[in-house]
Amino acid sequence: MNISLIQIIEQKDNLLRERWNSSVKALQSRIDLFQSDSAIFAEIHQLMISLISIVENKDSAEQAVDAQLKPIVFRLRDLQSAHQLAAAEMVFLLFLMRDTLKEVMNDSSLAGLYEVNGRVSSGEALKQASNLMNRLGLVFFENAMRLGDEDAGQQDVLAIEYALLYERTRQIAITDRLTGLYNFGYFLDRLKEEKMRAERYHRLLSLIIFDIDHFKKYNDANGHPAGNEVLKKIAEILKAEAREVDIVARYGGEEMVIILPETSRNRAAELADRIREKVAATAFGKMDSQPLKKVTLSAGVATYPVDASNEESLIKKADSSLYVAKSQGRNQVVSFEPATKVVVTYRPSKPVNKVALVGNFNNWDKDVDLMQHQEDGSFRFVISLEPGVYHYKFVLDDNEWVIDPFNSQKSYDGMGGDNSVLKVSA
Ligand code: GH3
Ligand code: MG
Ligand code: MG
Repeated sequence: MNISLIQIIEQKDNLLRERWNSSVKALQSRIDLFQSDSAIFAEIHQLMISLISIVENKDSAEQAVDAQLKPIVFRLRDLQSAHQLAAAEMVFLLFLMRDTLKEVMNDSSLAGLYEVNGRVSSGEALKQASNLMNRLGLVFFENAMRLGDEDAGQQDVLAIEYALLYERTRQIAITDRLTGLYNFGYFLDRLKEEKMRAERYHRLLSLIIFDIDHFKKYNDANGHPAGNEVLKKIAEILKAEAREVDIVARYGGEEMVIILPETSRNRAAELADRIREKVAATAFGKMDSQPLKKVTLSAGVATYPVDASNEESLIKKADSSLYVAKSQGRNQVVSFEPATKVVVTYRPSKPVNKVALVGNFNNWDKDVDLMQHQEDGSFRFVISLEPGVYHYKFVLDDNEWVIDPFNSQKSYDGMGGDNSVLKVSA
């Protein structure tokens, strides 16, 4: 009588379960080992640092592999033999490292702050390092399946060389050739990602669009190559002024954008204006063609979620603000202002000198929206917001955070206290 494989497995169900349970138990005891052996973490930490600095290193791919990747692979091999780790456990460790890097990347308080050799590494470097770690894991996995002998080390190096080349190619694919900024495609991807992060963590996300004023005149008078030099120099100014976590990209011909995570509309406008001033004060040469005898920028600013509820409309709102800046005479920054105005009033139960309105509409920044002291002793603030749900508090004299005593709707603030809820309808 013929009996199918499935029938055999069904009959051996108990055996299968037993085997499975003992495998899980074995893995568990190894995880306990990872946890109790601080030497493993020290080694892993060192590897992560090395990987990030490889990604940050601007040397050619071959040099980087020779100088830095081979030692990493050999160190991984040493780690494997020193702790008698099975191939599967190495893969497990590498993927664990990959996910740890991802966590660091997604943790908005850490992104951009992870110190590497005294330098501050960017979120992009972390992402690439995490991708490399993923590939390292896959390489170890493949080699464990295929070889399982001393040839493995050499194979790893080869495969990693390809992995690094891949990361480099990707870097080229997301970079604008002329300015060295990120290109439009990467800008769109990142804006989408950052919007999702802002949504998840109840944070703000600002966008600035810059456009050079009367740039056609400059090109017509001085030629396209001279215009290109202006574009490059302006890109440098944008990069120098933006923070490490900001994403600076070329949006189109002579339009550039900055994505600013965790930044309010006012803070973004401050940065935009600083850049505008810097550019206006820069000697580009051949500026006689320009109406003001200098190269100037106009900029539009918009912020998620206070001005727009998704990334497409965020671009539209920043763009329409830019249009206003142009029509008002150029060489200026205009922030979007939603039509819906909300009046917030607060009457403190004791005398205070100043009250700031903070919330997820200004990134809880007490130095941005100071409320106006009224003659009757109350404080008042008018704020423009897109329809949506916002959370807020008052800060009394810079140091005491209180919720609105006249608002019964509360939300948990994630730090052991409450926020007041502000519902804005259209
Ligand atoms: P406005 O103040 O209204 O922005 O005037 P404008 O002349 O800058 O605006 P418009 O959009 O009409 O023209 C943009 C010009 O930018 C067209 C082109 O001459 C120039 N431009 C766009 N891309 C490039 C580029 O890659 N290199 C150079 N040199 N010039 C470019
Ligand atoms: Mg333009
Ligand atoms: Mg222009």
